Amino acid sequence: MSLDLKVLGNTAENHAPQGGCSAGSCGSTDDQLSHLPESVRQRVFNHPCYSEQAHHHFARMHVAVAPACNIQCNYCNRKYDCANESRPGVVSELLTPKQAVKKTMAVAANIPQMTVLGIAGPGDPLANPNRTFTTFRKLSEQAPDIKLCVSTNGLALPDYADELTKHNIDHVTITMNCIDPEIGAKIYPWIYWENKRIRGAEGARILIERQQRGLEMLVERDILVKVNSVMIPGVNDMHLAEVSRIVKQKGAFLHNVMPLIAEAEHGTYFGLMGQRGPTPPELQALQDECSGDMNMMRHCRQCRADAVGLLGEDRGAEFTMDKIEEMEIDYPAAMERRKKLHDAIHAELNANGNQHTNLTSDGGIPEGTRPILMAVASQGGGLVNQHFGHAKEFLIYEASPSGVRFISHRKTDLYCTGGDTCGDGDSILREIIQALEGCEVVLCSKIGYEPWELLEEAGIQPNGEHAMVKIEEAVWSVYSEMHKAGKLAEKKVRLQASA
Ligand code: CLF
Ligand code: SF4
Repeated sequence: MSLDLKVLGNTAENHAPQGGCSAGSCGSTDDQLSHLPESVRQRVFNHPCYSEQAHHHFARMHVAVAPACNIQCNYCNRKYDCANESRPGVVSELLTPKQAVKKTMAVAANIPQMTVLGIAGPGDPLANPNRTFTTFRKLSEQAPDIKLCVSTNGLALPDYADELTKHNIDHVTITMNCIDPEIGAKIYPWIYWENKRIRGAEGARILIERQQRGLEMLVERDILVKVNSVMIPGVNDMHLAEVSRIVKQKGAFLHNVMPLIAEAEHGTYFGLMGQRGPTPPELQALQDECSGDMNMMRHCRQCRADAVGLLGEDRGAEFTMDKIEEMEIDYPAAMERRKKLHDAIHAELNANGNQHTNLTSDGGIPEGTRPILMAVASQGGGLVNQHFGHAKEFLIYEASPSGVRFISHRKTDLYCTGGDTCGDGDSILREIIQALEGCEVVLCSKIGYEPWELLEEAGIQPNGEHAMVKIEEAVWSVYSEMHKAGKLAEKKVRLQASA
């Protein structure tokens, strides 16, 4: 079946309804990158965080070599992973640099899709410079094909900008939650700087200055910088659009606005105080607002500081040090497999990039037709290829007359807990239906009769007819069918939350 399809990235350019490139013949499958110079595209096409398309195909891993931190964030408990780059949860193993290198080589051999090694905690990597840079130095010597990546709160960044350039580190993330020290004082109770603990707005002011100086220094040194911000309703939510504007002005490549995770059981200040995180629509609205000024990342999974695998999956338990010690690995054969796989994915991405498909008057959908959200069950590869009952998260796409764009992911509990049939977990299903609030279609490779019925009752149409089809093609195809059937003229009437 040939499709008239347009896939939108989330750049400011792509948001122009029918402007510039979007109006005519460009509709590549990775428009998020298509406006970039070729040299930059080469640096991000296989980085799962810097390219939304890449995260369907390539994996990352983190090594937890950095225990100490030089600031306190109100969303962090030292017993838990760094919340800048992780969901709360203890790091299973703190590693020495030597162990970290051994683990990285073992993962590279067993998960050939792994292209990026990041250091993201559990504390701040630059507050542990010896451990961090020893790991990077050894890896840049032993595994030069692996991209090296680091995430920092930025306090020590100006001191290490030059050191970072020495170790083949091409990607740095700075977590910047504000540019106003008064707001900063509500997020950071203290920083530790020049052998002193500095509290309140004065500490926040120093941190903000150092973050911005560090950002400028990295950009001057041609390192790609992503800025992460934690959205904290009532604290910095009204301020982050301004943060986005400033970091873009200073040369950041990508902005990642993440939701605050705060639960009392994590023992964080915000968790204990009952500070809530944003709802999915609140997060999406802010990301859309920021995207007027900035490339936005929307596929972040707030990984653990020892995460391994594709974004959203955690294979860390397969690679504990005791298991690695027992592995017998034929490294030359593994590296050969790695290279072949990378070449194949590269060829596929290039082929996709060259498939410019257009909205035409025949296949186009009239301006003004209402957009809809669809949830997709996928286990990678950019395909609709997961059973509804096996999904632990759904990818959310928006279809509109302008094309298809990725919006976010939403985590859910597993509906199917074993066997070939879906369980009778009515309560889990009701939670899934709530998590999918706002979506009108769920695309999956297969779905059982019972969940089908309940989803339909809740106003979400299950669809298993596009198994193994590329997600964007499937979403556009269903949107077109709905248009032809006159379903887009109707307003949605059923309230999913009441399901
Ligand atoms: Fe890790 Fe971060 Fe590098 Fe990615 S994660 S250090 S840039 S390799 Fe990615 Fe994970 Fe989000 Fe971080 S999905 S938490 S943005
Ligand atoms: Fe925790 Fe990371 Fe903040 Fe340090 S920078 S306090 S480790 S969240």
